[in-house]
Amino acid sequence: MKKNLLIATLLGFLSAALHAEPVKMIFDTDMGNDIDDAMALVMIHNLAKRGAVDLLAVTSTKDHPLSAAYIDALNTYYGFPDIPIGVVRNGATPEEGRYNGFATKTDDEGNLLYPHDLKSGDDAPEAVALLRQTLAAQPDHSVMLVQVGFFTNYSRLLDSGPDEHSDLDGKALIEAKVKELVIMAGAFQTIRYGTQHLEYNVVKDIPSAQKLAKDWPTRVVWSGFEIGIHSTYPWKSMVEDYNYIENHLLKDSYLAYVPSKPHDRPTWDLSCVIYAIYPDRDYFYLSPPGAVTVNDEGRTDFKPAKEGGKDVYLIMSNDQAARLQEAYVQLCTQPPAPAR
Ligand SMILES: [Ca+2]
Ligand SMILES: [Ca+2]
Repeated sequence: MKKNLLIATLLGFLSAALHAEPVKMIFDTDMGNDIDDAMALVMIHNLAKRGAVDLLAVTSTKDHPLSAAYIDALNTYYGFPDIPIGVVRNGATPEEGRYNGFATKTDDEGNLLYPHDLKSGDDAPEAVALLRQTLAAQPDHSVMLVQVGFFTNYSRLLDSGPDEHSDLDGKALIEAKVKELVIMAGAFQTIRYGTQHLEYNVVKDIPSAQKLAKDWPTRVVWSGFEIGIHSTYPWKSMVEDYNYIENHLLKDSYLAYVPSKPHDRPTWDLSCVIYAIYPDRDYFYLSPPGAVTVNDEGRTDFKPAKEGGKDVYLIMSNDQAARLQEAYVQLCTQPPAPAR
């Protein structure tokens, strides 16, 4: 009897050790500027349903009111209608994105085609306040931050002062609560024979990128432009795999964003989601540690450092790219609602 009890206890410990806690995540996006932001958020939701990730909040660095409304529509579509959403004020790219309008699209009877309750970013809290509130409520060193848009929100978080949620200033709060920051930005290998690639997420807000690269207090994992152009999403999957429902928000958005001739489109932001949730599954290699700097034109430079450093960047082989593409397809195509 005693022996059985011992075995049961040991099995209990073992199963607890094998059952990983969900990754606590905040997703910072420029939702609307490219379609991979939407695909990345869909992957997070589908992984959240199986307990791999707990999405604490979503913040947008795209300063159009329908960016946040679209995020809420997508969250709601995938069964997460109440995830807090914060928005940048006086941020970059104030124009409406090509697929943000699905947030307001109605059916023949005038009802929202993709129902949700946040109708405008104007009704959402400012991003830094929400980030501070969210981080302050979490255990120390527990939150994975993912940034797949501009550096505006996290750079302003660094600059923030104590408030009603925490006595710590921004940098101290990040140091206390954040586990790691995973970023899609920059370029760390030659791009189309050039070594001067000025990456979009950096150039839209260079001062914020410079500040974050210089002052961020935790490890930063950079997914450079070169990763995204080598991890494409198959066009065939987009037109064939989402037809299990008449109006599919992700497929509708994708086709609105990519009206040009069919092609397997690069996807940048998805890499950060996979790395943040499955850092030890060999989807990528990591560079040696070092330091990333951002120059005044927006070029990112990485210098390895013998004594270590807070920055590393992702490296991907052809075999890893193939594995990644299959993971993207299976995670994006999972139906929004559980099968009945
Ligand atoms: Ca909502
Ligand atoms: Ca993006």
